[in-house]
Amino acid sequence: MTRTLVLAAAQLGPVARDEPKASVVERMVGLLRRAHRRGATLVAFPELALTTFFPRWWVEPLSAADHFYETEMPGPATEPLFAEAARLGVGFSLGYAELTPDGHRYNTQVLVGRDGQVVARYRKVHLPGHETEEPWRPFQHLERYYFEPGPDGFGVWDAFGARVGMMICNDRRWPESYRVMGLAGVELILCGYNTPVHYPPDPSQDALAGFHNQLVMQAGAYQNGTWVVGVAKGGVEEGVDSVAQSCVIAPSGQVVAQAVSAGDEVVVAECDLEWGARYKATLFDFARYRRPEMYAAITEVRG
Ligand code: CDT
Repeated sequence: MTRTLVLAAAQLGPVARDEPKASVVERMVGLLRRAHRRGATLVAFPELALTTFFPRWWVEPLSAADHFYETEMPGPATEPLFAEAARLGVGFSLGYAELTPDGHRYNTQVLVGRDGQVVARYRKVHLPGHETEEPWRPFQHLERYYFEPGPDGFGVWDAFGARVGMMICNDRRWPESYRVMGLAGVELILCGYNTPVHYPPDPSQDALAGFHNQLVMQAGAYQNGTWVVGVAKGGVEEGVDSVAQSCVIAPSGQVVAQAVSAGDEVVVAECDLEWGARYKATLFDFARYRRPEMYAAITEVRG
C-alpha cells in the first residue's frame, strides 16, 4: 500500500514591524499558489507568520501589542488566505499570535483542511526567552511576557490521510515533544519557527544555529519514524538575522528538500507516509523495546 502526500514548506522572508497583515497575507497567497502549481496539497507556514517577530521588543502595557494578535481565525486579515486555499483545494498550517475572548494569549498554530475548515489547533508548549525587559540584550526574546504556555499539550490528528502533529519553534529542541506525538502514532509533524542566529546568553552557539536547527529535527524524525517539516521566517528582520533553512525531513532522518534562500520560498517534497512504519515496526518498535518504568524522572523531575 502506498500513501503519498505532496507537501510544501512555505518559507517567509522578513516581515517589517509596520508591514500590514494584508500585505503578508498577499505574499502567503502567492506562496500557496506556487505550492499548488507544484502539486502540493498541504502547505506549512511559519510561526507568528502574519507579523514581525514582535517578542523582540518590550512594550508596556501588554495591550499596546494587541494589534499583533488575532482574536478570530479566520479573521478579517486571514480570510483571503482561507478563501484561496479552499478554492485551490489546498490545506495549510499557520502560526499566529492568539488572543482569546477571555484574555489569554498563546503562540498558536492551526491546521486547516482542503475545504478551508480548521481541523486542529496547537498552542506552543515550550516558551523560550524571558519574562521582563533585559536591557543588556541587543534585542529581546520576550515570549514569556507575550504568551502563556499552551495548556493542551501535544496533539495528533487524522488529516490529509495521515496522523498529523504540530509543534512550534522551541518545541523542536525538546525530544519530549516528538516522543509524546510518536507515542500517538504521528506520521508527519509540522513546525514553524523564528530563530535568531545570535543567542545573547551564549554567543558561542551562534555559529552552530543552522546545525542545531537540523540536528534536532533530524533526530526527532528518525527516533520517532516520522516526517518533519520545519518552516522558517528567516532573513534579516528589523536588524535581527534569523535562521532560514526550511526543510522536509524523512523518517530516516534524511533532509529530502531544503530552502536555498532566506526569503519567500516554496520547498516541495513528495512524502511516502508508509516510510515511518519501517522504523516503527523495527528499531523503534516502542511497545517491544521501550522501558517506560526506567524513565520516571522524565515526568517527575523538571530540571
Ligand atoms: N521562536 C522561538 O522559539 N525561538 C527560539 C529562539 C531561541 S531561545 C531565545 C528557538 O528555540 O529557536
